[in-house]
Amino acid sequence: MIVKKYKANSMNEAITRIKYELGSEAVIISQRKIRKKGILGFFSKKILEVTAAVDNRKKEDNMNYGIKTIKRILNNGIRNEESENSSLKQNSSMTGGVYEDSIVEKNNDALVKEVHQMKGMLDKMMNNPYGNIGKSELQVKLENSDLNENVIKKILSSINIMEDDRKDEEKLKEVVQNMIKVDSGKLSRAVVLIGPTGVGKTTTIAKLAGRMALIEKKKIGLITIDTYRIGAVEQLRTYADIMNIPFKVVLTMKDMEKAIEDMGDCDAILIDTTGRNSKNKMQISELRAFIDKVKTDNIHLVISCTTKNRDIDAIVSGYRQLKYNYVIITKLDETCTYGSILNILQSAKKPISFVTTGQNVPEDIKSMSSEELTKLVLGEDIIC
Ligand SMILES: Nc1nc2c(ncn2[C@@H]2O[C@H](COP(=O)(O)OP(=O)(O)OP(=O)(O)O)[C@@H](O)[C@H]2O)c(=O)[nH]1
Ligand SMILES: [Mg+2]
Repeated sequence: MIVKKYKANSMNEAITRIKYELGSEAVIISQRKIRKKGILGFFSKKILEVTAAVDNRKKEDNMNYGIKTIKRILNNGIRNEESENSSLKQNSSMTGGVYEDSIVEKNNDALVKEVHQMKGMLDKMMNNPYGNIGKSELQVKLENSDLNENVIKKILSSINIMEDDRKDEEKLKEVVQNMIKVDSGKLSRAVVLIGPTGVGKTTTIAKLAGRMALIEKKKIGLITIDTYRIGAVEQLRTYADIMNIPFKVVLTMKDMEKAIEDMGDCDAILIDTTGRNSKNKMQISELRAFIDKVKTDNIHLVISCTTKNRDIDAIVSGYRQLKYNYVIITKLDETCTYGSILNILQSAKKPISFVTTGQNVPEDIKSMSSEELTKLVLGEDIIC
């Protein structure tokens, strides 16, 4: 087992170095932000220290296997071609014709070219033990950020049709930034948060309420329709009590209309909903009936950035019938690659309103600019 520490300016830089030195089998054990040593380091920007490990035997085995296979193909290819050429040579010497000699020469040229190509491949493989033959540096970078295949294709084709002669890296930033739409919306009237179980809806409502009531000094009301989970009501009631803001539990659709009416003097009413499985159409329809009563176009789909790529589409489309207008992405502090932000936004085709970055109420919520989000997506920044 090889364990190695890397100091880098970004996670992407660290991953690229780790993959280059330790190979794709390497795993990241830990990461932390540190300052450079010495007095000057105290004033310097924090850098990232990433610890990675790899089972070295496995890596060598894979590499040796690959090299041996290519060498075998190379040798067999040469032998086959040689035997074909020797029969051709015999033919030509029998007939003594100029035409046959030129065929032999052409075949030799083709063979030499092919051997050169294969040698090139072999060299590449030896220099590139994680076997990304055929992939561009840009593609590897995007894959390292955990962007999904479709998003990567979209980015690369957008870069390909750009005709100016800027560096690919610059074009990449522009393309990604254009794909990220930010809009925090107007948090007025009724604001509804929907999303799968446990993504942080209630905590995010408490953060928004705290920010608006305590910092912006607005009059806020809280409503929950989450009477499904034991303790859900108490969770929000506790925040409402601490912040001294009105709070109502809604059980029926009629209650919903009444609760909104009663809070008519509030600048904003934040409505918490039950976490639902996006695959359960019944549950989603039930939720829709409540939300329709609210009559708002301030509906935010809350989704965690730790959601698996394959599940993102299912969640986004499962909730589509609730006609959400914005996306809130939570738990940015729980991951070290942020490609899922772009995967989610591309799938939802809605702007991002807020991100949340921890469990602390009310501070761990912010609206980030598309430049800041681009840096995260491309691995040039992290949230610790
Ligand atoms: N690390 C981290 N944890 C968070 C964040 N937001 C919420 N959590 C935690 O996630 C857990 C679930 O949060 P809730 O707010 O209860 O999630 P929910 O979506 O309301 O859950 P249900 O009502 O059960 O669907 C809690 O432990 C929160 O403290 C965040 O940004 N970062
Ligand atoms: Mg909740």
